[in-house]
Amino acid sequence: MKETLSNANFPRDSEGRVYHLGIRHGEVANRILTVGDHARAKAIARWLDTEDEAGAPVFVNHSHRGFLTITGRYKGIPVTIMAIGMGNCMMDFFVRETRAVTTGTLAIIRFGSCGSLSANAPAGTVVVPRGGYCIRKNLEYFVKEENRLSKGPVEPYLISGVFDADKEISQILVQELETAMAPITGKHGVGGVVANGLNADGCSFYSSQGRKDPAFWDDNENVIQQSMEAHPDTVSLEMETSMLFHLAECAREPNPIRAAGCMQVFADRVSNGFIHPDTVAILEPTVGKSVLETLIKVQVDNEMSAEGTVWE
Ligand code: R1P
Repeated sequence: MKETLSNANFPRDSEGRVYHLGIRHGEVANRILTVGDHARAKAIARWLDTEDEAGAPVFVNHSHRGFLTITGRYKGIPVTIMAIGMGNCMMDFFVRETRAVTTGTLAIIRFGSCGSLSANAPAGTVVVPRGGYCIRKNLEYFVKEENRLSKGPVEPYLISGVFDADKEISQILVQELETAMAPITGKHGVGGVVANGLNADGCSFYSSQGRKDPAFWDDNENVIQQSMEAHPDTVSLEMETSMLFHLAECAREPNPIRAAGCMQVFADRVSNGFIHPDTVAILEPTVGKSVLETLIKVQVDNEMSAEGTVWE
């Protein structure tokens, strides 16, 4: 750690940068596309308006904790593309620290990859969930009997209820995706858009997503079946989108967060199929552009003015 920080409750450096994202007010826009993978963020950033002859966006920052922030304009409107890595924890850092350096409504769309639990969503399709829930390994179950706090029986996995996606953003997103994907659907392994189902976030890629790992005690033979019984319209399984919906629902006035998501199906857990890299090469730029188109069409209340920002 090189910087001098203040406020142990919400650490910032002397110039107001939040500790893990490494950004301050004026460096991130109200309209945000978030991904896991840095390469995906950089590829989508090629759609941004060019600011100089080299085609560079307005602002790029790599934080010491693995967050990549790219801020610029798309068709004249300020947008940020942020790569956050993987898991609920990174989504929590991203949403809270972004909220801390912005004002007004935030419109956030995650564009990720996922596994599919539905025969209707084979590899190469794009899922737009109406909501999401979380599957958590219940650590208490795995505590040695004599060390447990719980007196009664405990389940190995906890499955939450549903956190809703923003309806208006999701509707626009589906329209944009259907229009943009129409010319490529059915070709090169690209499927259609599957909307209105549910996403499940696992707290692990392995245990809570029902993968068998003989090297560890997971007791996860029934976790997928248990999830499908609780939420029969589950389509996708990944690690961030339901957390985004949850945090958006927890955001307090006067600064709401509106959130939606879309995921390319990389792994089909029903038929054990996998997406081909050539399909990703076609699908990813199309979906990325559709998300940017959606973001600039969304109503954002109290959007920050350009004064004092990197997009001024
Ligand atoms: C696992 O390989 C990662 O891929 C999925 C999962 O949610 C998890 O983060 O999403 P991204 O492709 O957006 O990282």
